[in-house]
Amino acid sequence: MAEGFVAALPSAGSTAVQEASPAERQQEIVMKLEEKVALTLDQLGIRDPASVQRLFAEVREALLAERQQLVAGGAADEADRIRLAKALRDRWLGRKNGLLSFIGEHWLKPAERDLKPSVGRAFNELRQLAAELEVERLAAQIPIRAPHKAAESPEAGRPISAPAPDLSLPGYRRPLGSIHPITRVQREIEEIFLGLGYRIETGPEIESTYYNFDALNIPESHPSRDDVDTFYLDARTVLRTHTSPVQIRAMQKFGAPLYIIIPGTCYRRDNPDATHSPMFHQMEGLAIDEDITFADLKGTLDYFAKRLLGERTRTRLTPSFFPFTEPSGELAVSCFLCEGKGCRTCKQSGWIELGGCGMVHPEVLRAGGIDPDRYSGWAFGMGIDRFAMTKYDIGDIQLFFQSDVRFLEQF
Ligand code: FA5
Repeated sequence: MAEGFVAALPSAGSTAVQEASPAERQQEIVMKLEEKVALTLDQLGIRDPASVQRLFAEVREALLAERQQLVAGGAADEADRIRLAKALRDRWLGRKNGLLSFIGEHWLKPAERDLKPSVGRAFNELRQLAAELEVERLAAQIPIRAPHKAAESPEAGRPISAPAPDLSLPGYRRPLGSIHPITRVQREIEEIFLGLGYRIETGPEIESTYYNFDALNIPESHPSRDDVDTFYLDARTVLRTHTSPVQIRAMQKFGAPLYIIIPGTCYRRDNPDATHSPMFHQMEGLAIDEDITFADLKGTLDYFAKRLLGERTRTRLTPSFFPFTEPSGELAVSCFLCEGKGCRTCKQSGWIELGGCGMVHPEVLRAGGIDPDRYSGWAFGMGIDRFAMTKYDIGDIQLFFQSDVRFLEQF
């Protein structure tokens, strides 16, 4: 197993650290680093991209630490500065025996095919960092120590000519993160609807029971209002259980005609398991205009599904019930992997369920201040997390929220 270069040192509290002089400790890092670059990744037990990342992060840290140590140590005179800077440059970039050439030879070249892209990327990052070990610039950063005869003075050993920082030096590169899979799917959906002229609307996650339930025609007796299912902050305030309350807020704000999508976080008192999370994400869609019919709903969702999953995708609507739509349906799309034949991704059904939809109930239009005799509309609400699970073949919804870099860096 490749334990880190730094981790290979005795731990901070150990006697070994207390007894070793800085030079000995440095030597220990050097030894470790040199031992490792003499082995292949396979010999080091590095067999997946996350371990490659960690290994290279440690090498970069070692490089930065050595550079920092060099500058902190100062130099006796101008010639010493150049000598020290050259030694560090050669140690890392020397053509034959430089650490980078060993890493290229032993880690990159023989890397397994599926590891090669991540090793190549990490190696390039390291090369960029090491390129900063340019002798003259590095030397200019090393302060010259006071001459030895001043040893009795309390200032002894302090650098006397700390050079002004070289503002032309490139900054340290920090590795970039990646886009969270939920955000990625959310943006894909947004792009499709923005292209159709919809706009993005958002609303509060802490919501009144009026907007979350009453205005959506959800009666007092409805089971979803129970505190077994909903997080109540007080009798009239909840963490919103869906993105639908923003339908009402947007109708009140903009009136009709209205074409919006509403991405957002929702909360329900669902016990966490592979497909349930108490916090999850929905994408709501709402179109209100004169003469909107069920055909518009079907046509738009069909177009959306084809853009999201490919031209051959088919849509299926089955009857359902939501108090805020009438008629209501469940939207499913043919499986993008097996195209409806049945596979593991669609649990052999050939279909993937996306969420609920329907024609906006007249009571809901009224609550939004829109005349149901003049306007009609359709709405849908889909679970982004569940769709992302299907799309990326992820077996457990909890993985999205555990902030494990090994999982997230795959996207
Ligand atoms: C609704 O929330 C309706 N507001 C959707 C709607 C909007 C219907 C507009 C008609 C018109 P439902 O309770 O079925 O519907 O939830 C929609 C989706 O949210 C589900 O299909 C599922 O993908 C997702 N979802 C619900 N609860 C959870 C949970 N605990 N964890 C992860 N995803 C969830």
